[in-house]
Amino acid sequence: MSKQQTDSMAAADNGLLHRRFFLKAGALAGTALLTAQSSAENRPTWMKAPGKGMSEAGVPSRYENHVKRLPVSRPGTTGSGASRSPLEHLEGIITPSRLHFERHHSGIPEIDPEQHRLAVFGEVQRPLSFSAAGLCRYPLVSSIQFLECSGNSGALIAPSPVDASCSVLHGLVSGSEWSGVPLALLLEEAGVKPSGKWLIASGADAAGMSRSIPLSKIYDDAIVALYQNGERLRPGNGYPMRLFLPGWEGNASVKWLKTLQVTDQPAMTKDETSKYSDRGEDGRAELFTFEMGVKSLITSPSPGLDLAAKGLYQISGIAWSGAGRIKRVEVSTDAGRTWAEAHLDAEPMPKSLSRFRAAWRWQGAPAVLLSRATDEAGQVQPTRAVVMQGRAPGSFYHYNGIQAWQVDASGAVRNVYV
Ligand SMILES: Nc1nc2c(c(=O)[nH]1)N[C@H]1C(S)=C(S)[C@@H](COP(=O)(O)O)O[C@H]1N2
Ligand SMILES: [Mo]
Repeated sequence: MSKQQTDSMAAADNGLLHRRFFLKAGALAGTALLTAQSSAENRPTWMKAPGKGMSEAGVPSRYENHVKRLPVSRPGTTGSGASRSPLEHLEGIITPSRLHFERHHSGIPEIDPEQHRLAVFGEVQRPLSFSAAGLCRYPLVSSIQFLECSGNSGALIAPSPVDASCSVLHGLVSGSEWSGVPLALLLEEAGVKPSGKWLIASGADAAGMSRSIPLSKIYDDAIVALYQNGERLRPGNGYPMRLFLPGWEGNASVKWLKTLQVTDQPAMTKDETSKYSDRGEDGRAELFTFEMGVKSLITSPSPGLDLAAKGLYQISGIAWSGAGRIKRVEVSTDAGRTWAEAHLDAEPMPKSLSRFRAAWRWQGAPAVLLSRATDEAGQVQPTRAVVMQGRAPGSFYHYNGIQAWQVDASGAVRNVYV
C-alpha cells in the first residue's frame, strides 16, 4: 500500500490510520515486505532429512527461549515474590500457562490432591468437604478472563519514569480460560443461613493467605477453578484448586483453596487491611477495593521493541476492565493531542483481555504513543495525573493510568510521563 493510499486513511495526526485498515483483507501485503522475504533457492538443512520424533508434551522452539517470565523474584526465606508475564512478546488474549504471572506470599506448596480437601463451614446448614476429584463431577463452566494483581503497574507512581520494559512495569496481568465449579452451587448444597453475608477463603500454603468476599460476588460469578487453559491448574497457580473471582484484584483469588467459612462479617485479615488497601492523602486506608479498573497498554512497540526504520507499523495492545466488556480503545501517537479509534480483534468478552490494533506510519520523528480504554459501564481509563490525585505517598495499588511510550528519532522506545 503506497504512502498516498495510507494517507487517505488518516484518522488522527502523526500517521495514525483508520481502523478499517484491518478490515481490508491483505491490507498489509506489500507493506509487510520488509520482513516477509522468501528464500526459495536455498533448501534449508531442515528440509534435507526427517526431523525429530513425537513427544508426550511440547515445548517452545529453542529460538523463542528469550520469551520467559521476567523478572523472577529471588525466593527469600519466606518464598514471597512474583514473576511477570512477558507481555511484549505475546499476542492475542490468552497467556500460555507456563508464562502466566505468579505471585506467592510463601512459595508454592506441593499438594497431593488425594490428601487435599476443601471445607465449607460456618453459617451453613450442612458443612461440606470436597476433594478435587469430587468437584470435577459437578457441572463445570469455562470463561476466558483476566487475572491482575492489584500491585500491577505500581512502579508508575514513582516521581520520575522508571526506565523498564512493558513486562517489568505491567506484567502482573495475564489472560486464561478458567474452568471450574460455580461456587454458588456448592453454597446452595451447604445451605447458607440468613445470617451468612461473607465468605472467608483461605489457602493451604504456609502463608495461609485469607480474604473476605461478600456473598453477592460469590452468587454472581465466582468459581472454584480446577483447570486453566484446558489443563489442570499448575502448582504455581493454585493446584489442585483455587478461588477465581473474575475482574477482582488477584489477591482475592485465593490459591490452594482449603477453607471457605461463611460468616456474618468480614474477617479483616492482614491481606485486606495492612496490605491491598488504598491509602488516601490523609493516610487513612480505604477498605476493599475489589474491582480492577478499566485499563489498556500498548505492548508493541514498547521498551526493548524498538522501531528499526521509518514505515508502516502495527501498534498492538491489550485492554481490560473488572466491570465487564471493553467498549472502545483509542490510540494517540502525538501524546494525546489527537486520537484514533483502534481496531478490536474480536467481540470483547466480559472481564477478559481484549486485543486492539492500530496502523501507524512512522515518519522518523519523535512520537509519544498512548492508548485509552472505555468499558461498557462507561468508565474511561484515567490519565496518570488523575490516578495520582488523592493518593498517599507510596500507595501503589490499583494503578490504571494511561501509559505513555516515547519513540525517539532513532526508534528507541521508553517509558515517559505526559
Ligand atoms: N493461598 C494464596 N493465594 C494467593 C496468593 C498467595 O500467596 N497465597 N497470592 C495472591 C496474589 S497477591 C495474587 S495477585 C494471585 C496471583 O495468582 P497467580 O500466581 O496464579 O498469577 O494469587 C493470590 N492468591
Ligand atoms: Mo497480588
